[in-house]
Parts: sequence; C-alpha cells; structure tokens
Amino acid sequence: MTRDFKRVAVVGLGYIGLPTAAILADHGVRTFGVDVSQSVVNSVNRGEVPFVEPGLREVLKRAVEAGKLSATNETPSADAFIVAVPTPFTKNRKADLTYIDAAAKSVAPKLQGGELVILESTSPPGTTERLRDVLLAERPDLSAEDVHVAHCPERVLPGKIMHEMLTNDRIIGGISPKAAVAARELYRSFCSGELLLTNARTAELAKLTENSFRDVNIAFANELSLICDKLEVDPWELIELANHHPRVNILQPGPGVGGHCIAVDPWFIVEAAPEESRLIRTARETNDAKPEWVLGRIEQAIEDHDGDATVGLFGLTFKPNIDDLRESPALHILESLAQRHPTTQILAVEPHIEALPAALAAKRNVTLTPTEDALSTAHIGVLLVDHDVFKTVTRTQLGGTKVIDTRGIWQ
Ligand code: SAJ
Repeated sequence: MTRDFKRVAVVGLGYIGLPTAAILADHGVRTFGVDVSQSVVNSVNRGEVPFVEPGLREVLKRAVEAGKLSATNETPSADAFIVAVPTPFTKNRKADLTYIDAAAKSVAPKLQGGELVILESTSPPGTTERLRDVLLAERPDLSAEDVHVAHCPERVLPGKIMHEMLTNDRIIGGISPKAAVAARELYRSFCSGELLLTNARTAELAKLTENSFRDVNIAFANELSLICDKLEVDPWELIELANHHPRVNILQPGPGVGGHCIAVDPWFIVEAAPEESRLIRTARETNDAKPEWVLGRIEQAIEDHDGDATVGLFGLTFKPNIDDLRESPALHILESLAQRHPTTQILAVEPHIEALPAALAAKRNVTLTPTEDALSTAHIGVLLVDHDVFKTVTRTQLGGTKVIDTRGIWQ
C-alpha cells in the first residue's frame, strides 16, 4: 500500500514536535504545527525557534519561507496527525495523560475516515489503545477500521535532534498491521534509518525499556562510585579499566540523573508492573539518592572548614554543554544547599545561562559567578556538570580549593 500524505498536522510544538514538523515540511510535505501556546505559534510563524536546538532554526526558517510549514492553535483537517505532547508524571509517580487526551479530542472532530493518527509521546503501556478509544468515543459514527492508529516513539538525543531524527532507526507499533504500514510510509518520507514494525504495546514498552536500560546502567555506575568512595578507589579509573573487557560497557557516575526522560520513563514501567520491576525501581531510587549523597559531602567539607566556607558549584544544567536546567540534579543540589545553609556564600557557576531562575536569584547567599572568579574565591569547589569549558581548568587554577568532583574531570 502506498499513501500520499498531502497534509500532516503535528500536535504539540515542543522539543520533538517542532523538529518533526520542520523536517517533514522541509521534505516537501505541507505541514501544520499545532500548539496551545499563542507565543509558540507566533514564533514558529515568524520562522523562529522558541528553544535551543542546534540546526533547527535553519530548517524551520526554510520550511516557513517555502510556505510548507505554518503554525496554528486549531487542529486542522489532515491526512495524518502526529501527537507529540508531554507525558509528565504526577507527584505519586503516575503518568499524567491529560495532554494526550486533549490532543485526541482536538483531532477527533477533524476525522473523515481513513486518516493515520500517530502517537509519538513517550507513553505507558496501553496508551495508544486509550488514544484510539478516545477518538472513537468522540466519534461514534466512525469504526475502528476507519482510523489507523500507531505508536512511533521518538528516540532523539537533545542537542543532536536534527541529525538523529533523519538517521535513527524507528520502532513503529500499529494498533493494526495496516496502521503500522501506513505510518512507515510517512516516516519513509524523511527517515533513512530502519523502520521496524511491531504492535503498539511492544513499541510503547520498547521506548521505556531503552531509557530504563540507560538508567539502570547509570545507577550501577553511581553505586560503584559510593563503593569506591568507601574503599578509596577512583571510580572513573575503575570503570575505564573494566570497560576494556570486550563485553563490559559501564556508563559514568554523576551527581544524579536529570532531564525529562531517563528520570521519568522507568516509573511508567514500575506503574504498569510494580511487583515485577524491582531492579528498575531500585535503579531509579539509587539515582534519585545521589544528589543527597553529594550534599552530604559538601556539608562535611563546610564543617571541616569550621562552617565558614565559600562554596563554588560548577555547572547547573542537567547534562553538559546545554542551557537546560529542567529536572537537573545540580540545580537541586544548589537549591537545597542555599536553603539549608543560609549563611554560606554560594557561587553558582553556569556559563550557559545569563541569569539564575528567579527563586534562586532572590536568595542573598547565591550569586551567579563567572568561572575564573569562582575558581579564585571558593574554598570548596564542587564540579557538578562536565561542560567542555570546565575540562580546561588546571590544577594551578584550583590552587588550595577543596575539590568535590562528581564527574571525574578534576581528579
Ligand atoms: N548521565 C549520567 N551518566 C552517563 C550518562 C548520562 O549520569 O553516563 C546523566 C546525564 O548527566 C543526565 C541524564 O543522565 O542528567 C540523562 O542524560 P542522557 O544524555 O543520558 O539522556 P537524555 O535524557 O538527554 O536523552 C535520553 C536518550 N535515551 C537514551 O540514550 C536511551 C534519548 O535517545 C531519548 O530520545 C531521550 O532520553 C528521550 O526523549 O526519551
């Protein structure tokens, strides 16, 4: 079966939806980006990107200028709909599917029969079936055969999205085989990676499995770092040596796991099968406990300095060489330290941001400080993010500073 997708609507213009819409349009498909935020819609229609992602601006601008991409608040009619909205989790670690339900309700009135609806958002098992059910509940005049629903989870790495979206292999899980084949046609229009067909539930679990695998591996590294601390062994040297084994590949310890994916997605598996996911849950708890362990080390160093120390925290983002502070363990460490030690001067060093978040900027004991100044002033230097700019810091620059290195680059 070949299909001609003349009009595609991408619902949700965030980190995944916007690059997807821009790339589709750049490959000649008339694409409509849909978002609830008027400022996002306006910025896309001006050809501007509302967040930082290398290479996206050029493609977006080209697509908008060519008249292939436009943004709107209203879901239009289309041959295919791609839903790429957030799936956050609630305080008690349950998936919040309200954005997916709302997206489905905005698509339902536009269906005429025969359309393809793709869920790209990372989702707990069963969500694609739920999306299908919402569509059919909204449209009792249509039957399950009239709407082709598939799950094609995104797997791109922030910072490399524009490359990985074109080249990564993709898992395509159809509610029916026909839906999977139709979705393959759409992705084939821009993706050179392998397009692997399966059912929707396997595709959902595959995506969660990928991020859980990484989380478990990082948890192993973080546990090793605690063991090494006790046994006075350098964990980075240990891991490097062990990784010389042809079948060992351990990731790196750090101050905790951040971002909106790896620290969240494993909980969707735990929620779906709590009794069976003991290792996945423990890995999450191990990684979540790491910032507190780092805080303990910092507090001990402050005490060793008779309680009167200036502390430099180097790096605040959730991973290196980006400006994204969301779900960052480094930011959590800064917030907790500032709260618990109101008389300790804290120099927050983050070369990738212009200003601290308002709540931190209001704290009298926290100052956003250039790297050089913090290096010359801090009694305790805590390396939290392995930004390239910190890798060139020399032993001489560190001088007599007490170093707590959570990333192994100032050893
Ligand atoms: N981290 C470590 N040690 C490591 C690697 C990472 O502590 O050895 C930490 C990072 O510092 C960061 C966190 O893990 O705080 C997550 O960073 P990341 O680079 O591992 O992943 P994300 O969240 O940017 O993107 C992941 C990717 N998933 C996998 O690599 C399996 C990406 O391909 C997914 O598309 C993305 O999640 C997603 O959206 O699900």
